[in-house]
Amino acid sequence: MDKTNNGMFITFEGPEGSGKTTQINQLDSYLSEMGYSVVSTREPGGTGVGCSIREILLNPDLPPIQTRTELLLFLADRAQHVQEVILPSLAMGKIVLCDRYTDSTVAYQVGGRDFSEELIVTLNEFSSYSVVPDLTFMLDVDYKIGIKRATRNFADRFEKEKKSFHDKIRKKYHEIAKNNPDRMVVIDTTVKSIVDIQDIIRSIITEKKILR
Ligand code: T5A
Repeated sequence: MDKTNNGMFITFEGPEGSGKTTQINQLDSYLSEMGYSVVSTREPGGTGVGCSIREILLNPDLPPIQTRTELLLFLADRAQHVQEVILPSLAMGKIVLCDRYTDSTVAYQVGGRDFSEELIVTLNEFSSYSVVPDLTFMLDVDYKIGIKRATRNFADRFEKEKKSFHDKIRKKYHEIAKNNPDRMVVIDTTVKSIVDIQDIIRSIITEKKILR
């Protein structure tokens, strides 16, 4: 879809605890210091409505959620997010850094929950109003290290899932990256420092000459 704007849409994907939030925060500061107008956001929970949806989705103390209910909540969050935050920001020429987006729905709901890829691709297109990222960093991490990082203070509903669930998600992410080599860059964060990963991200952004 033509976003009819001059903005740049960069998403961060990957398994639990791969360092997406950390890297987005550092990149936001770096780009802002360079004079760019940056919006950092996330899914689920990039809007007021989305924060309420996020609370339902991640709360491990709620009664079990049907996988179809879960899927529809992620999609509802996205539709609100795209209209309220992503599209208006891109239309204003801003750089949007988004913590998870449509690739998460493929990795988690196809890879993890076994929905058909065809269904999720259609629903992703619908919920995102066909807005596709310009660039996606897939921050990969070994399960043991990632889950340890992610659950330092608290384990949410997804982080409490078994290793086999997370293994399927990681495998799906690699498949998505393989099928989208122009858009997606994979960085293994398992043994790299936060600073080294940020350096790689910055150099890829410079190399790709995507900033105007
Ligand atoms: N989901 C989401 C779906 O199932 N379908 C969907 O469509 C969507 C959109 C969201 C959950 O929803 C699922 C996926 C998720 O399970 P969330 O809390 O937003 O939940 O989940 P995450 O994005 O995975 O958040 P995390 O906080 O767990 O992971 P991050 O953001 O990747 O990691 P970060 O940056 O917070 O770092 C975690 C800790 O590790 C340290 C940090 O300092 C921090 O303490 N750290 C490192 N330590 C050592 N070396 C490094 N390189 C480090 N990088 C970070």
